Amino acid sequence: DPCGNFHCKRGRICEVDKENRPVCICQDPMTCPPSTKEFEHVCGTDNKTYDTSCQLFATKCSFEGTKKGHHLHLDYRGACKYIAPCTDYELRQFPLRMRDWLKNVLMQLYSRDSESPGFLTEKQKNIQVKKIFENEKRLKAGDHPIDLLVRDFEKNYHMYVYPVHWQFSQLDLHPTDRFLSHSELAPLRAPLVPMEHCTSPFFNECDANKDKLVSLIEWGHCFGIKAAEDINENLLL
Ligand SMILES: [Ca+2]
Repeated sequence: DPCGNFHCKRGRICEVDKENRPVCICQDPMTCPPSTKEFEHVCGTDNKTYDTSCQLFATKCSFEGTKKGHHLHLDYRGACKYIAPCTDYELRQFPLRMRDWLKNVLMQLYSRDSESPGFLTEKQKNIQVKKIFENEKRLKAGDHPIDLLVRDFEKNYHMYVYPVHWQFSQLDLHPTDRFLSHSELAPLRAPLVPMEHCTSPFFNECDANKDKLVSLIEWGHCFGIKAAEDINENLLL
C-alpha cells in the first residue's frame, strides 16, 4: 500500500493516483469523525466553532489558495467564546507574567528531570538550567505583584534570558528555521487564549514587521530581551 507510511499534513488524506503513487488531497470535512467530547471543539481565527480540529483543517484545505484559506487557523481549543478586549495596560503586563511563567516551567522540568530523566537534554540541564535552579536569589513560583516582577527582571535579568530561548526552540520545529509560524506557535497559544485574553494581541505584537513569522530577535524583544548580544542562536540547542 503506497499510502501505508505516507504522511500528509493536517486536513489532507493520502490517495493512490493512476501510477500507483501516493498523493495528498484535501479531506472532505464530512468524513471527519464527529466529536465525542466537548473539549474536542475548536475555535477558528474566523471566530467559528468547528466540531473537531479535523473539521477545521479539512475546511482550511478546501479554501487553499484563497485569502480565507490563508487566514484560517486554529485559534484555541474549545468552542468560541467571548474574549474580553485586552487593554494597553494589561498588554504591557502580559510579557512580564509570561516571562516569569516560562522560567518556572523550566525549573519545574528541571526538578522533575532529577527524578525521571528525559524532560531536558543533558546540555540544557548542565549548562543553563542548573545555574538558574541553584541560584538562591531566584524568585520562586507564585502570584507576584507586577512591580516585583519588574524589579526582579532588572536585578536578575540573566535568569530570564535562557528560558525565553528555550521556549522558542521548543516551538521552532516545523521546520527548525529560527522563525515561528502561526501553526508552530499554536501549542503555546491555543491553550492560553481562553484563559489569558491578552494572548492574541501579544503574539500579534511580537511579529513586529508583520510578515506572519516571529523571528528569534522579535521573540526576544517581546519578552524584554533587547540587547543583541543576549539573543543568541547557540542557546537554541
Ligand atoms: Ca520555524
